[in-house]
Amino acid sequence: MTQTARRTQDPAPSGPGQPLLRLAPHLLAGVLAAAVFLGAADLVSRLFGPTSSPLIALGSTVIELSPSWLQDFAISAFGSNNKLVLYISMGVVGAVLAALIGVLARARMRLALGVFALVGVILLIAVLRRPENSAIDSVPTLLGALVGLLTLLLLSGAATGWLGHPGTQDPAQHSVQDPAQDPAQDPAQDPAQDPAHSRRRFLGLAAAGTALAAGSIAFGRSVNALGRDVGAAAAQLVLPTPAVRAAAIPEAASVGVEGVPPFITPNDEFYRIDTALAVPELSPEEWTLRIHGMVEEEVTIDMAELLDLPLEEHHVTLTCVSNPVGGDLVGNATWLGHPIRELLARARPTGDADMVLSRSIDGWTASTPLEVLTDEDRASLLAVGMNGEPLPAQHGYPARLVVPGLYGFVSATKWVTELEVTRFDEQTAYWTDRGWNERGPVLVASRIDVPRPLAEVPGEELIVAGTAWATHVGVETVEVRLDDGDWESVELAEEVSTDTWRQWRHTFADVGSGRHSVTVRATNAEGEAQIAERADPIPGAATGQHRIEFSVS
Ligand SMILES: Nc1nc2c(c(=O)[nH]1)N[C@H]1C(S)=C(S)[C@@H](COP(=O)(O)O)O[C@H]1N2
Ligand SMILES: [Mo]
Repeated sequence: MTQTARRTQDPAPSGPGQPLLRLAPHLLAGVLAAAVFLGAADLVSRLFGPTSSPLIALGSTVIELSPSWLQDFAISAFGSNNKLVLYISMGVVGAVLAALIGVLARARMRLALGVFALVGVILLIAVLRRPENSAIDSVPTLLGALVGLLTLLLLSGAATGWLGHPGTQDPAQHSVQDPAQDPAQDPAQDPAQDPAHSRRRFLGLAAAGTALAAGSIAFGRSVNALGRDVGAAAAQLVLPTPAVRAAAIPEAASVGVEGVPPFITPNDEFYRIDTALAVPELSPEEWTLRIHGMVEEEVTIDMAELLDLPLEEHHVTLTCVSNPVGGDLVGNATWLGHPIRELLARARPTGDADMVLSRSIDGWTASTPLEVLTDEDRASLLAVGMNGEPLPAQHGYPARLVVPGLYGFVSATKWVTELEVTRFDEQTAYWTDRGWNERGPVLVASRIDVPRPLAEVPGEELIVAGTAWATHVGVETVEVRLDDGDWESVELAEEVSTDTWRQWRHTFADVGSGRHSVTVRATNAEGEAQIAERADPIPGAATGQHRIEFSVS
């Protein structure tokens, strides 16, 4: 059929004449119905806990089920922002799906309602699969689905009333032509069929739907923030005075170059990596840690007992195995906690155990060598404090593990509630199930912080500075080279502990103008040099030397 033929057969409707414009109200009806669903459910979820929100549950399920290369990519490429990227991707996919349901509703309302309800059931399954949730947590999704379905029904109905059913002529056309011709369509006889009335009705409903969706999400989120503040204030987790204080940090621990991150990373600047879309809300009153498995005596302690034990303070640098060369998934804090070895000693692991599987309230797990946790010379902590404050919610409030010398994925369980003493050949953990190494010792690494990549700097006294770490082993030397020149040893800041990173600086005199590069490498206290060969983080951390380019003016 030619274009002209079709046009003559299918008279162009009036009103929003373009086919796409005529579809727009239906697309909008679908998108708004979905937004009302998720917004209302998200608001109601405040009464039940963050993981009862279908949005959060779906996101968590997507994270859990996505292939590990995608998770690795998201963490390497977006670092601490990877969740925002997930939300945006989910929003785009969700909006397209919802718009399609809206279009379907134009021709087949019942089918569209059925598909919408099916999506609701899928979300309900996602909610019920979360380890933190129970049957009662289905309430937000059920209520949300109900108002969502109602929104779809009303809005789609109004859109059809305004623009007509597909295949039929536009009701607007009848009224413009001659209402008397078809008494059934006469607006004087049936105001509900009046297209102007339907248009107003559609626009009114659409505005109400938008307000409801946006309002409930905004209100829900603010209640959430308030709730958390109140929770933290009410909990009043007062940290006791440490029985063992961390060494004072000498001024010489910093090289004093602007642009190098401070020796102690402030809590709100500390990198954050975890699979938890909604930060678990776990009050100190409900928190307990259960030590079980291959032990002679099962031990459970609560927060009051933990705070009564002698607590130790240690400076420990924490880093993520996914950190790319030169990346910022590393931070250094003063942690306050009780040695895990003491708690394990109470439980008395049996002789053939070689691993501790720690589990968080949201079901995440890490496998840590038992010998690392029982090591007398290592400050492996069940931590409650970070830089003089209770742990921030994002960093594991009210309790987490911190183990010097191991990457976070095999040791640093946040919101920890369980230590299962077991064997490497019997159990696996979240990331080791996804192809990462079973053992995760931190590799010696170094980074250039100054100058910034592609900076323009003066050449007479070119200052290069940065950070290096080889946690629990210690950094022995750091060397830099300009372009392809000789390696030169840098000035290292004072070592506070082998468990912390070290700042370094170097000055190059009279660097000629133009483009240059600088490369860094470190060697640990056991004489092991940083691996020069470039490799991706999986399975045991990225390797390669950090090199940046800059120009001298
Ligand atoms: N419950 C829980 N704990 C977790 C994780 C997680 O996904 N869930 N991620 C681990 C990883 S991979 C790292 S690198 C550290 C990061 O700790 P931070 O977010 O406090 O910097 O936490 C670890 N603890
Ligand atoms: Mo990590």
